[in-house]
Amino acid sequence: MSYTGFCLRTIVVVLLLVGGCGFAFAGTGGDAWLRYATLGPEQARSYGTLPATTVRLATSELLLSAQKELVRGVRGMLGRTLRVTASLPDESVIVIGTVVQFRKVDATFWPSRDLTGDAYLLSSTRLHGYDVTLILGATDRGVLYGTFAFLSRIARGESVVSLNEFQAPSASIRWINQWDNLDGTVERGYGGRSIFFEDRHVRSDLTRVTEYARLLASIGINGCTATNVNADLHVLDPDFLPQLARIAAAFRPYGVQLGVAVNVSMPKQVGGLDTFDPLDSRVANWWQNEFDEVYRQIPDFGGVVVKADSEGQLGPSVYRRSAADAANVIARALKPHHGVVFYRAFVYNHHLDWRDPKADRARAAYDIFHPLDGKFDDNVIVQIKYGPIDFQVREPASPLFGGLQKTDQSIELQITQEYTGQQRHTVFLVPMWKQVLDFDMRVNGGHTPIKDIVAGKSFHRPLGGYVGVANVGLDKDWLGNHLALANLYGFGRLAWDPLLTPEAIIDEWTRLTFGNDPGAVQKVSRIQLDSWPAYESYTGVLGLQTLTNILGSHYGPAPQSQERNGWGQWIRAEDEGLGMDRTISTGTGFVGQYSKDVQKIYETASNTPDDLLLFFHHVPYQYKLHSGKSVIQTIYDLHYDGAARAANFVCLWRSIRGYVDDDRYSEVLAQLTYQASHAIVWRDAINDWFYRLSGVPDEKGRVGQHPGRVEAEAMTLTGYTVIDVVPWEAASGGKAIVCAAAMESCTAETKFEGAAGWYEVDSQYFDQNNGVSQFRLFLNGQLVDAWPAALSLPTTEPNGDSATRHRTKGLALRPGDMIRIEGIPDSGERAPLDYIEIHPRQE
Ligand code: GCV
Repeated sequence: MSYTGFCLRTIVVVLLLVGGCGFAFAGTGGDAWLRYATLGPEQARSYGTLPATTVRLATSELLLSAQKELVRGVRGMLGRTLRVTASLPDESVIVIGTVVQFRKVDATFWPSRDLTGDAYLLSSTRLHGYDVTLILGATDRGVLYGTFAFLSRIARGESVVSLNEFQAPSASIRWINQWDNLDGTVERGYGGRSIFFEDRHVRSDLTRVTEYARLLASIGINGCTATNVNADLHVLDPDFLPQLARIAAAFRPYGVQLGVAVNVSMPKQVGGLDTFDPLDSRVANWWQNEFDEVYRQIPDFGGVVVKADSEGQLGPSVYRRSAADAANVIARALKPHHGVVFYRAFVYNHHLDWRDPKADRARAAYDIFHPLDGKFDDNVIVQIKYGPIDFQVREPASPLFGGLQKTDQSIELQITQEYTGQQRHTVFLVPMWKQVLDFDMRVNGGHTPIKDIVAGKSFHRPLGGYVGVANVGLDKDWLGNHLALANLYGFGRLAWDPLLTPEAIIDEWTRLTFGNDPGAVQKVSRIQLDSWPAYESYTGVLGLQTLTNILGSHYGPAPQSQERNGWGQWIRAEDEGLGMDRTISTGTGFVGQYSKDVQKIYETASNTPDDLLLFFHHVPYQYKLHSGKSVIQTIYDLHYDGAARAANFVCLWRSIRGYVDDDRYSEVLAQLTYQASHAIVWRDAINDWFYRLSGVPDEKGRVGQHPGRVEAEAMTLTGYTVIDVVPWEAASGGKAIVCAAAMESCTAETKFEGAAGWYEVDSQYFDQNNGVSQFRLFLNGQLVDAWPAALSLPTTEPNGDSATRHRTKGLALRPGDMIRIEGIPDSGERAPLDYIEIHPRQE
């Protein structure tokens, strides 16, 4: 039996070996998908006819980058150093330049299609009797993109003879937002500290910034705002601009334009005015002077992103002005310099009255921005999160995409996994983004998929496109998880070409990242493609969004945090039923914000797809889905299914050992193993919570029944005391034990009553970030295992964020054996223990 086969048969019982692994991985991930790993001899031979020489048709920073990249890539992959010549040699050659430049060499050349903007062409042709490979762009930036594409073909084992590839991006806006603070922290960043800032200064060493720009250029990204949308008021200060200019200089060789976030109140708060009213001419002058200076220092500055009247950020509502007024006053100051304003539609009231059945946060963006359609200047782009709430594991597409026909728009996607496992869970988001982009808003009864709307095609808009919140950090692998880089790669690829399938994107990424072995490519792709469905299954099914702690970390399970507060992420889970009624007929009326055709899908429960049912409708627990199964049984089943899928990722990954370097292999193994353990935490917490609320038992008898589980509070305790865990569903039975304050070590002991045999013992404990407790497991006084609680998880409390487990394998147990866990607390972490679970050995 293959290892994978074995794993698939035993996925319900998970191997959990998480002790000691953190998530600030070192390792070899820094080059991400630009590794240019040496190809095997056979593959390398197939590039035997590649010219030995390259010529660059002009001198510019971007063309120099392109040529440098070409030489670096070919040397890395094929072990050959291309000769760089200044003029066309009498031999076969790779030509790098723009179409205009090449036509000066060969006036008979006409590309088969018109190249504009960032488009490029890879073409094999003959010149002066020699074979020539052309990497041509409409602009220098297009040439750079073409060069990366050429090298990507080689890395993926594709042919580079008889080339005739034309590529043009789907949209002109392909930007990244970073949420970096000047103190060096990154809001919702899980890959380490800021690559840009430290201690309120731009870092002296910007090597990582240049490396980042190179990665971004390789996937066609042409702009990046470096500062948090919760904007720092001093970002345009005179002493800071020269520092920003250094970031712009680090981006420039790769064609990435710099932007920053500004706050609309800056004219008053730091600008010396007594107002920031956007209609006051002094305010307009202030912005004009600021940006005139910005462009003096950074002539290719791209523009700014604005978050206003949202989550505590001041906005135009202070003066009863509109979002258009606020956007336009800034846009007019940028206009002479060709800069743009991204004005975020993420504007909502987070003090909603949860008792009001008509209140609905989902309505906010459309209610506020739809009446302003046509009022924004032509260098304002309204930036819209893909769903009406906030980057949840599933939401319907924001109705605002169909609600703006005379306004430029961009879609905001979240690469950093704030609500989707924070990179401790592998969740490949491209399939989700793709569903949103393909969703047809059916505006005026026509075919208006979101990918066409944001590209400006549907309503003939000149600007528009894609913004991804990436939040990379200084960690070697940028995002804190090697597999998470597929999201950054996939964002760029989709922004370039939203017709690409998730399968094609992950195949590309996997080959570039881990090599071309077909078995390994297939298995890594399977993990990635199954990861969003798995995560959704254990964290937020049937349109419930993500049932995480929305009041704190946004990480572990805490479903009750959705309710009874002003944030409006309510799921209305009561004892008789659950779901938000957003219908026109009986609910909040949110459905009415969609076109008539889309309303027909969402207005009735029977037409609504099962996976969004509870986003739109309040139904009884026994409501039958299209699958024929009740809502409550589906909740139970999906949570078991999701946890089992996560367990299978560990098995799939193990099966590619030897195809991946040891560092990345073991780092990803640790990450997936932890994920599998946390998926069990999610499964039990959500199922227990709904069981208590609904009172409906699981038809399959699993929920609340845990064979082999011994609650820590039921063990014989020395030094440990019993506590109530908050929220209760994060711990089995709602309780855990913690080592009393005065104790240096504590023990919990139980007698084994089962049959003699080989067993595994799972110890479920809490790994807080305010100490590194040690655990030791004894069998009849013999030390059989020890591990530290050393993960980096986002809490100082025993709860759903910190719950995890450790497996001790291969124990020979006999009836009457004494199993004892010793916990040695450290600082605020009092060696908290939830339960142990004893399973017959699986192998
Ligand atoms: C930058 C969510 C996040 C915030 C973020 C906000 C936004 O609410 O939790 O951290 O703030 O979205 O997108 O502005």
